[in-house]
Parts: sequence; structure tokens; C-alpha cells
Amino acid sequence: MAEICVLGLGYVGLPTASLLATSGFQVLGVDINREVVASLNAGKTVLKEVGLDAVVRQAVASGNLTASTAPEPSDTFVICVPTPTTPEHGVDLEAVKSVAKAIAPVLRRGNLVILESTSPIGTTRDVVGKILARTGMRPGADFDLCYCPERVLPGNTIHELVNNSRVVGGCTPQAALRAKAMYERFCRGSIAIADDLTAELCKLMENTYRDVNIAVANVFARIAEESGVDIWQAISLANLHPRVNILSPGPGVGGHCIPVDPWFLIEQHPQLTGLLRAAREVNDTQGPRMLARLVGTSMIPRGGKLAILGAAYKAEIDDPRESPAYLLAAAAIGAGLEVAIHDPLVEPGTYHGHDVSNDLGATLDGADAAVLVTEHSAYRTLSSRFFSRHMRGRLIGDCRNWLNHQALRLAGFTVVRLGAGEVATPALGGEIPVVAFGGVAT
Ligand code: SAJ
Repeated sequence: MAEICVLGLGYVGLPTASLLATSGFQVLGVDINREVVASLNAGKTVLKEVGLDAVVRQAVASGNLTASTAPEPSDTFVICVPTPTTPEHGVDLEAVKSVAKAIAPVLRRGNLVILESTSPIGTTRDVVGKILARTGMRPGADFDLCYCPERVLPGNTIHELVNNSRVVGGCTPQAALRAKAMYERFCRGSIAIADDLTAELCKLMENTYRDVNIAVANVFARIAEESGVDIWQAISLANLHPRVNILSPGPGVGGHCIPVDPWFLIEQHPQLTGLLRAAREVNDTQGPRMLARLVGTSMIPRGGKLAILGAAYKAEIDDPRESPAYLLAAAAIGAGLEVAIHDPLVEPGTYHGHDVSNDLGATLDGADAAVLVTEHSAYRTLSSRFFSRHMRGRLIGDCRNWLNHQALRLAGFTVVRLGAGEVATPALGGEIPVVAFGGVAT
């Protein structure tokens, strides 16, 4: 019998199951995707995360980690399934409900059930607890129930799972203490104890806080664009203040967490969350705003081609989910442009209705304008010659202050930088770029 059953073998469940197994627990990983189950049983993973391959291999080779499509009786159940939003921004708890229903037939008195998925406040007791209570066993009396959110940064998952501090929110103190003892087997960070509602709010606040802070940076970037200021320099100077840490402006906020989680709070508290809704709107309109600035140069002909560089939602990862690139692409298509998207790391395919290619030359071929969305290192050293060779037009947008603007301008390109002003700023030093009129830095 497995000691721990981890339900959901995605970017949180798989590393968690593997680390629990390498810590000595007998772990059963469960996923409805047969391919994921088969590849895990073969000691492999399709997820590209630093160090994950080695941990998975070690866990499977030790005999402590196996996978199946259905849960089996265990001491502990850890739920790590996605909690997306609907197109109308309502929370979709179907996966959580479905695994809770799958656990119910194998639940035994004395078990511990942990929800890790980011969830609206009250989900642990009101959704998972109530579904499991239909067995006749009561949470807190017959089995223990906890909410223990993950905090890992995609791209650095294994390191963060091991080293980050955690919050363990028990429906009862005993449940929290049991969960804490489990996580302590592989987690070197501190593990704080709270109740389930506090832990749920805590997780939602963490990601919402980041969303709002990125929105503030984006608003500052817009103000800089209208004021003839270089936001990148202004932020680096403001951040010299000991209590100021302004984040980086950009094309918006992607990923499956930060653009999603604020909606959980907005849906539950519509009257209180105007600020959060405004932040969402700012971040979602950064791409379309860059497009408007590019189109405003009149350098893109009607029906022209726009090349988008970067489909991953952030630098150096291969994850194309909820990338800000798609809002920009949709706005461009809406404006009658042809769009081609490149990414050096994302598996070629169709995402959110948009094709993504690994062929940069083909993406740029015949483009009237190109716009950088993701600050991958592969783009950092792109030469102006490469752009010149492939593009028809001479217009480049940069949402991350990432390209070699000086070289591009010398080669005859007009460069529109996100966060760079529309009126000339006095040249105060070599590092301050010269910014031209009309929304375009030249
Ligand atoms: N971004 C900016 N400016 C910045 C920082 C980020 O525009 O200064 C953009 C990124 O380009 C990206 C998006 O924000 O599009 C999100 O990236 P991220 O690195 O901030 O976060 P995620 O989504 O990869 O992971 C977040 C993390 N949460 C926090 O930092 C509060 C992580 O710790 C969580 O575990 C994860 O969400 C999750 O699963 O909830």
C-alpha cells in the first residue's frame, strides 16, 4: 500500500511526488493522462525543469514511486490538479471536485487529505471536505484535512520546492501538524502553521500582490512613454530607495497563476476588488498598447505582417500557457495584420489558436514589423543584419528593453521601446538613449 498518493502529475505534482519518494515514502502518482502515467513508470518526464529528470529517475529506480490512473488506499492524499478560470473569469473547480470524488471510495479513517491547488477561500472545507464527507466520515473527526499551497517558480521548481518556506493550513491543528511533518521530510525552508482559510487567502494574496505590482510598473511605463522619460532608467534609480522595489514593466503578465488567481478574489469579493480588476486590465492591455504604438508609426501597411518574438510566458522557459504574446497577436489579427510567432524553446504547435514556430528566419521573412515579447537569451544577441536580411520593413518593437537598439537604429530600423518616451529627453549621460517624437524612439 502506498503511504502517499499524489493526484495530478503536472508541474507541481510530479516534482512533489518525486521528492516525497526520494525522501523515503512509498508514493503512488495518479493522473488521468495515460501517457504521463506510462512515461513516469518508465522513469521519464516530458516536463523541462532543471534537476527534475534526475529526481524522477532516482525516485522510480528506488521503487518508491509508481504511477497509475486511479488512486489506491493510502495514508495521505495530496491534490495537485489545475484550477483554471473560465473565459468569463469564473473559477473552474472541476478537476478538484473530480479527484475528491475519486479519493472518496479509497478514503479510510485516520487518513490525511491535502489540497495544494490554488483555490478560492473556503474550497478545502466547503468543496473537498464536503465531497469526502459524503462517505460518512467527517473531516477533523475521522480524517484530517489541510490546505498547503505550493510556491514554486516554474523554471526553478526543484530548488524552490526544497528551499522555499511553506504555509500549512489545517482544518484542525492536528491536520496541520501531520502535513508539516510530511513536508519536513524534503523541505528545508521554514514551515508555518495556520488554518485552511488563512492559507488559502495567503496563496491568493501572493500572486495577486505580484500582479498588482507589475501593473504599477506598467502604469509607470505608460506615464514615462507620455513624458519623454526612459522608464528603465527611472526604475533603476527609484529602486535605490531602501523601501522601493518596482518590478519590470513588460507586455503583460502570463502563466497559469498570476493572471488567473486575482480573479478568484474578484469573483468572491466583487465590491472590494476594484484595484485588482484595474491591475488585470492594465496588464492585459500592454500588448495591444504596444501594437497601437507600432501601427501609429504608419510603417505597417494594411494587411502587413507582424513577427512576434517569444511565445513562452517568460524568459528561458518552454511554457506557452497564457502568454501575453497571444493578446498582442489577437489585437494584430483584429487590426487585419498577418501574424507569425517564434519561440526558441516552446515546442512548435498551435497554442490559444496561434501557431508557434522554432524557425526565426521564416517568422521574420517578409515581416513589416517585429516585436519582442519574451526576453529569451537567444534574442539578446540577434544582429541587425539578421533582421535586415529577413524583414521587409524596418520597424521593431521591444517590450522588454532587450535588443541592441543602437545597432538596430544604425542599421536604419525605427525602434519602439516599451516604457520609452515620446518627447526628447536631454542627454544627461552616455547611458540615456535619445528618444524621438511620435511615440517612436529612433
Ligand atoms: N513579469 C513582469 N515583470 C516582472 C516580473 C514578472 O512582467 O517584474 C511577468 C513575467 O514575464 C510573466 C509573469 O509576470 O509573464 C509571471 O511570471 P513570474 O516569474 O512573476 O511568476 P510565475 O507565474 O512563473 O510564478 C508565480 C510565482 N508567484 C510569485 O512570485 C508571487 C510562484 O512563486 C508561484 O508558485 C507560481 O506563480 C504559482 O504556481 O502560483
